Amino acid sequence: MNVLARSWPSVAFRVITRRSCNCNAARFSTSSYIRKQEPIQVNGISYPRDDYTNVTPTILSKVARQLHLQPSHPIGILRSLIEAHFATFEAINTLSPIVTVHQNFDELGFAPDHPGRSLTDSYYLNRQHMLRTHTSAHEVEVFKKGTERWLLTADVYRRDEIDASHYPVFHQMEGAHVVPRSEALATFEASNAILEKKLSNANIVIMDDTKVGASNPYQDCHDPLLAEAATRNLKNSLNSLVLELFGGIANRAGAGEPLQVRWIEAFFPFTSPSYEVEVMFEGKWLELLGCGVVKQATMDRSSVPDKMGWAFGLGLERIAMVLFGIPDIRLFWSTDPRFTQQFKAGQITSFKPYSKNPPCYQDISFWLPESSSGFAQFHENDFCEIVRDVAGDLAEETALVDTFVHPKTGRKSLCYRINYRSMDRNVTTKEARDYTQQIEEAAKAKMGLEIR
Ligand code: FA5
Ligand code: MG
Repeated sequence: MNVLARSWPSVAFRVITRRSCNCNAARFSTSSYIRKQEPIQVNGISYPRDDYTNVTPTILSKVARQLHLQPSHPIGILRSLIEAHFATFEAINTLSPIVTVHQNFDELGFAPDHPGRSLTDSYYLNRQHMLRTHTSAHEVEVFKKGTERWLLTADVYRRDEIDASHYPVFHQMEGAHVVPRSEALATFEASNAILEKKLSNANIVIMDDTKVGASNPYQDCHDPLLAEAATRNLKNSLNSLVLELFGGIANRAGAGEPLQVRWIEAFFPFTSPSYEVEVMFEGKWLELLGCGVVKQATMDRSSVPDKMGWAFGLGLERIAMVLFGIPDIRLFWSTDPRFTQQFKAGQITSFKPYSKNPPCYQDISFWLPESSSGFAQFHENDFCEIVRDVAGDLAEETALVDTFVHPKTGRKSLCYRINYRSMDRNVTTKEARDYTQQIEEAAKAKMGLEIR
């Protein structure tokens, strides 16, 4: 499996070996997906297609679902819980997922060749408009309105591989607290005093070996005393959120075992210093969020140059899977009443599996196109997109199981195993075979793969 294709480990740490958007990527993934030339309509607005268009009808069909606004859906329940925790923060929940490329990347200081911009990683309506890949895309517009404490929850879209914890649509919550600089030290230290008292009495172990230094500095424009207070307030605020969300579970599972939280240095183009937070759950570290002190450039672009403070972005599915015991990310999208009726507003309850339908495997082997064929270089995300378009949520996992290089010709062949399984019913072998055939046809036509 191509490890580079696994999610977005962090918007900035991703290894830069993927095609960037200014190369031949455009030739493949765009017009070949949606051939019709009519503009794309979303929420009553029309977006003309161009050589960047790579959104698919399957993806666009998710825009209307708004899981985070459903009060008794796990994503909606979790949103409300976090909003209640940050009670003085303004909740913003209905911004359109379509943003400009400028908002999603440029405004936040992403380099022109950042791999997240590529057509294999992001969904574009056209060269100007895209489906947001993170809620940070709205930072400037919210700060511009003068809002100082806010939580923004929304659906975000990333092209990705297929397995139990990756889905091309998920939900993030962005939170921020900024203050006029003249009041910042007093505001953050007052909050720190309350939070530090609460945390010192809690059954929580916070591991934090992070250092501020050349690789993760305070910003030159900030008085180090103030930057330290803001950074500590960010850490106290998020540790207290993690305690609220996971404290109960840790105690339930481990008879008084302390909750373990770990802080790691990170890099985001729009914060400094920057961190990621992980929580120990069932013996593994689970990444919950990215965060940091907002860069002055963002404050300047938002026309509030005299303010400073912090921001975070957390993934709601990851947290909901743990809190509700939901084993597969596709379940969040199920409309089966056996799923939807299990949950109640305001309550965290354990998911009760209602069906154990067996998986049905099919293998697809193909030769990669030769470089002279006119097709772009093979990318796993392009293949996964075809699988999703044909089989929808029945595609549980797509995994590379074999690679072969012909000893004489040097041609390369790959074998992918597609695992079909429904959350709600049995998938027949005939149905799986039909899907596989359709995937093969589409892969031939759109990617130039030669089926073996
Ligand atoms: C970001 O998206 C940054 N915008 C976060 C941020 C906000 C940093 C504000 C600084 C200030 P990242 O790509 O790491 O960072 O994603 C943030 C969180 O979203 C992750 O920690 C994870 O919880 C969740 N997440 C990321 N990718 C996926 C995925 N494929 N499936 C489910 N959740 C995901
Ligand atoms: Mg990350």
